[in-house]
Amino acid sequence: MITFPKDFLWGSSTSGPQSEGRLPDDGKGDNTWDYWFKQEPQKFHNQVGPELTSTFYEHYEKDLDYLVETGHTAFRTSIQWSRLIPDGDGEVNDKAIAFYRNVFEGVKARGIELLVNLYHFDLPMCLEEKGGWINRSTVDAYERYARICFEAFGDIVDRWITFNEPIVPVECGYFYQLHYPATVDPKAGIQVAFHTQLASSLAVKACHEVGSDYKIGIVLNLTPAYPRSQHPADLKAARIAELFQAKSFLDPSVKGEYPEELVELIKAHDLLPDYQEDDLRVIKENCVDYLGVNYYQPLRVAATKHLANPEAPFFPSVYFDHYEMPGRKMNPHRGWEIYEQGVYDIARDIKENYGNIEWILTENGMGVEGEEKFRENGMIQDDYRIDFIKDHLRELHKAIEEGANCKGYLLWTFIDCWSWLNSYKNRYGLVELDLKDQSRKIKKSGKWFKELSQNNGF
Ligand code: BGP
Repeated sequence: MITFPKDFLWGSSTSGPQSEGRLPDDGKGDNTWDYWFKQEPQKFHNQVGPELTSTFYEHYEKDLDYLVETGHTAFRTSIQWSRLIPDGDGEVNDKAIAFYRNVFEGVKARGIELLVNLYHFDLPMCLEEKGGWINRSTVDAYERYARICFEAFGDIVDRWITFNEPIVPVECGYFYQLHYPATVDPKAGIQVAFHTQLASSLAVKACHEVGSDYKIGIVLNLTPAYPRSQHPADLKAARIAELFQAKSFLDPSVKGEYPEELVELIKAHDLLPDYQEDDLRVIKENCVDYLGVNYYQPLRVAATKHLANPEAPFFPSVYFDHYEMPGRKMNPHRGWEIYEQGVYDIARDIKENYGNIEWILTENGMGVEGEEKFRENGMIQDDYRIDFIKDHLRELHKAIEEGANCKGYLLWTFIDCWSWLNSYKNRYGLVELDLKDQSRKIKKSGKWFKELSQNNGF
């Protein structure tokens, strides 16, 4: 039996844009996803857009009961900025205040610890129209929005989160064309990254001003970059990949400053962002209280095979090639590598290089396409998910035994939810969602998760 420390948190994460859905009179404004879906629905899997999702806005009371039924002692969701302030920077939507208050009270009434994220890839469209995160005024609008949230819900939220995986909108929006504005513009991408970090640090400051005992962190998708070999060129590739992928937000958020090597690289490409001298002080003085870590798959890299085309736009990957390790273990239903030891390695890195700051594993999980084929006697028999969770928990447990300061495990996710361009392709939930009639059914993993939580281990 593997037993976790007393008061270890067991639960799951979701986000507003991926679960709430919309009603015609709910007062929500468009975010970039709403807009993009209207413009280019063909980009979304099966043309399922963000307006439908799993209708948490209407069914939250019942859904919160599923948290209890699946053993949650912690739950993480996000406020949709475009629901709370439809145009991003103007009037507050009273219906949104009432909705989130009801949800949060419902979570707390069930004895569940509440983690609330302010931003899960969902910029209000009105702000995107003015340049989005490239424009410094978005930082000011975000700070105002964050302060409104702390004042409205600070009495009831246990842990705040400034951003979820902030590197993802940078990579996907300005390099790989997978998030709106879907451009290739490295200069803009780096400016967006800097403004996002500044906004996060300003939110930390505002949070502590509103409530000196409030706790606030950032959620990062951390994976060590594993080199193909110990050859110096592979090691260099891994070091640089990690600088861009992980340390670009980890270091300023936890240590208050950017790694010098990263700054030098960006300078060498003449891509330093615009900033004001005081910004660096704001970042220095407002580090997070704790970290959220999302981990799904490792990043494996090798030295590049080819020299970069000097005329092509800059990509961080001019310094590394992605590498498929022969014999890697795969999740065949999602196409991602499974490498449980990544959890242990992240824990060790945080312990050794980031002052062993308190952290929570805020996302880990197994997406499965075509999951209905695993239904037997009316229930999805997702033993693969149970094994996946157990295997990761073994590594986490080992790290905790060796002193890692991890306080909880949150699965992605509790009810199958909508996912960006993938819509409902990959199912992750402890609870199955039938998109046709919006009915919910607990999967085998949901029943098992309750036992896991009750036993505080397995
Ligand atoms: C994470 C995001 C989540 C969720 C998850 C699964 O990176 O924070 O929002 O989408 O990935 O992704 P997918 O559905 O593409 O497998």
